[in-house]
Amino acid sequence: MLLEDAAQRRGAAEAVRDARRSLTYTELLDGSRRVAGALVERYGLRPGDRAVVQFPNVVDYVEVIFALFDAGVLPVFALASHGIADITDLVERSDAAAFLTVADDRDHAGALAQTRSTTSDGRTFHCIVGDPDAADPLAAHRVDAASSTGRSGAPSDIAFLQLSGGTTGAPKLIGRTHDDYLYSVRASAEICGLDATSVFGVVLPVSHNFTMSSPGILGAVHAGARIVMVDATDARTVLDAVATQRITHLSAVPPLVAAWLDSPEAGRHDVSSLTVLGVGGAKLARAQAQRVPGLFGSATLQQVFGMAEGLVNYTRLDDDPETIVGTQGRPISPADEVRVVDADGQPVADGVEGALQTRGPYTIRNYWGGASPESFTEDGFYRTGDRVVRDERGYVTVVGRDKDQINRAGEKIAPAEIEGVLVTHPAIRDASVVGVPDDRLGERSVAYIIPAAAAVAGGDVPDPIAVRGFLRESGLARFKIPDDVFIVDDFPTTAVGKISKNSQRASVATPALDDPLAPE
Ligand code: OOB
Repeated sequence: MLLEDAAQRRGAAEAVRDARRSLTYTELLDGSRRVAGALVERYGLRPGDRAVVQFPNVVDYVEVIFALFDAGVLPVFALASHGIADITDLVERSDAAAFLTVADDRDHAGALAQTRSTTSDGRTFHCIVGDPDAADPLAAHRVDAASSTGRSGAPSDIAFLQLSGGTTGAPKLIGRTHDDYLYSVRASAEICGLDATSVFGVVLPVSHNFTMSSPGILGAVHAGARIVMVDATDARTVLDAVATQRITHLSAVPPLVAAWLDSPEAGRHDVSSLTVLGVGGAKLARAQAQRVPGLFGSATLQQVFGMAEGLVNYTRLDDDPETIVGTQGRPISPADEVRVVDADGQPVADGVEGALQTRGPYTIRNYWGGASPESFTEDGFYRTGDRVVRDERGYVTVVGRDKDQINRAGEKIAPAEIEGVLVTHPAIRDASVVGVPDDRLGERSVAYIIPAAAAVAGGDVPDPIAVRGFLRESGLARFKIPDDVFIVDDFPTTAVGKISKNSQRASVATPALDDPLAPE
């Protein structure tokens, strides 16, 4: 319905483009229906089947997901950077009937075909592979007739399986229904100010929940806006795309924003078209938030605190500057219930830090297949694992993840607090603080620092002693000063580009032998 409606209103308008091709709304609707026909007639996919999809940021992805929706088949949203082990795991856990992708050197389809030929009930498992070099990459997977298969199902049916963002273990599968998701998409499009004149730039991995729905590709289709796929995340490519495509809305994770702010490309492109920069997925430090206008001029920063399980919070475009730099926004819906609780599960007062639990119109009540029941309370609230402070207006400020809190000899440290101070140092581009096991302290704190490009060029990268001195001078409590400081070129990241604190913890636990800064 979403795409049909947009095609009726905006048929001749451009819907989506990548570096190689573009489609109008009518072409996108027809193209996706011709793929849907092939999914049903040629590959025998049935309503309720699962199909793992893995695409880079390309037009074909949009055609494929609307084809799957039309056929009532549930896409399982793998990310482009997932390896064959991740893909195999997703295929098996969702008992997928198909894998859809576009050919690349990794040849995941070829590897999968070796290990899986049927679904658990003995039907053929299909790998459906687009040809990236063809004018129409999906040409081999279309029927002629561009009519709907009529199988899209009821609004309350599960529409797709999204992956949980958890950085521990394999992602859980999250079943979202058409109506719950579209409710959040429609509201997001409005809150983010998308309309038919908007141009939505896709820089983050295309199938992540942020890119899909906050306001995302689906918000853009709802608004009849234009989607521009950007195939790299470096400052030059992104800023150039903003300038040449007149992008109005862009979504990013904080490490990307930090890199763009620090790039010599900043200030070299005409980014006057940009009206909203949505930043979320992880905590944006205040000092970085304050620098956004320097990069994007008159664009409004919008903090987005969301989760694939449901709840999404936004700062509003007309919020005062302090709310925009200092909070992660408030929920989309007045019907979202947000509960902040102490260690005993008792609600705390506004202004007091606690664990965030939530229930609401578009938040799941259980994972697909019933995995991880401990993630939900008896009265149906989702335990987000996030520690927050809520103010009397209902705005939340994220303090950190439960699991990231450092317990140093009994003293509790919120890494985001230390990171927030570190990035106020002019020679520091980005910072990440983690806790690692320590015989004496229980846990000790370790700071990783990426120096600013100018500091590297000028030869004045701060050394660990200077960094610790800076933190002391800024008035931080002694126990909060990191025990170790490592200066690095880059951070390990998750598939969507968040800093992977798990990898950082692991690399301290097993330091490289030739690392001169490695702890003894
Ligand atoms: C988004 O979704 P997921 O499922 O990959 O990750 C959710 C988790 C949250 O529970 C929280 O720990 C963290 O990511 N997070 C933030 C944040 N936004 C997400 N932590 C601090 N500040 C923020 N602004 O990441 C996601 C889904 C929809 C929209 C935006 C992000």
